[in-house]
Amino acid sequence: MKNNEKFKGIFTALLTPFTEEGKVDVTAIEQLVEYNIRKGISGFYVGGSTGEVFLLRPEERRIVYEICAMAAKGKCTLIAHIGDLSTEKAIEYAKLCEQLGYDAVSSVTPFYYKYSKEELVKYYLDIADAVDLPVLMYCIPALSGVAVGFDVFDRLLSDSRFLGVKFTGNDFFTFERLRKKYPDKILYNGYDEMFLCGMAMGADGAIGSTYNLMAEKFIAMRQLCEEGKYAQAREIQHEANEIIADLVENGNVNGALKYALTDLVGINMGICRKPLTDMPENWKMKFDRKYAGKFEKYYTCV
Ligand code: MN9
Repeated sequence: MKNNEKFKGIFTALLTPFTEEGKVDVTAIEQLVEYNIRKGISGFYVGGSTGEVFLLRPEERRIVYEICAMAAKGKCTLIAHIGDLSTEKAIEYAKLCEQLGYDAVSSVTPFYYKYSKEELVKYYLDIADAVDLPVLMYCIPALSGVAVGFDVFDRLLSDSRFLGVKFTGNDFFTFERLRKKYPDKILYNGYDEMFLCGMAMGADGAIGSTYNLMAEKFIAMRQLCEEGKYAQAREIQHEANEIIADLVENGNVNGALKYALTDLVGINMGICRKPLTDMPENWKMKFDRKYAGKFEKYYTCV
């Protein structure tokens, strides 16, 4: 896989907005896509943890993939998270996203049952066999409970069909070892609050939830890193982390982002699917007081 340039940069892990009736809100997806494209992101990661993917019905998942493809195709790079509990379902979504014109598919490590390394590797190989798109591993041990060993990375990354890894963890030693061994693969930083750590260890870009709200900060930071201006980039990381600390305070970062986008940006995101809960009133009040007027409005963003 030679032409990897389109996979470099800042990728927004798209949230899934819901209407008051609890349906996927097509208009809000379109607005959120536009808001992020106008800010200059490189692409979207669709249907991941941030998109509440495992709380969606299969037909809702399809709608999300379709709407995003229609809204963003040709304007930026699209990666679909197609992971599911069974290989069969993951392949079904992968095929759909291939038809829809996505540039790559990605899957979280299979979870719930404790799989052997062989089973884990086979899950990914089966996906790679089923579609003609590059496959991105998604490692997020804090949520999946699966920490992938170097031998598994080796088995998959030595295969040309594998694009790289979305690495949501804080083991930057492993991240650096991957960078050194696989200079041509795409490595994405996962935790937005540690963006600079990933950049320092050679990340090609990053995929994150808080970019829905403040992509411009990460685009600017990445630019500064490219120019070697790490001290300046750190000033922006400090700014971003002040906000992220508030967003993660209650545990449900998706809910916090939805509130911020609805209330302060003007895109109606609705609330999260149960069992995720809405943000407490005192959090909302505190957030409003601190950040009113601080985020670019949807209607004025150019
Ligand atoms: O993978 C995201 N992870 C999850 C990326 O949502 C589980 C991150 O963007 C975090 O939401 C973010 C806040 O901790 O860094």
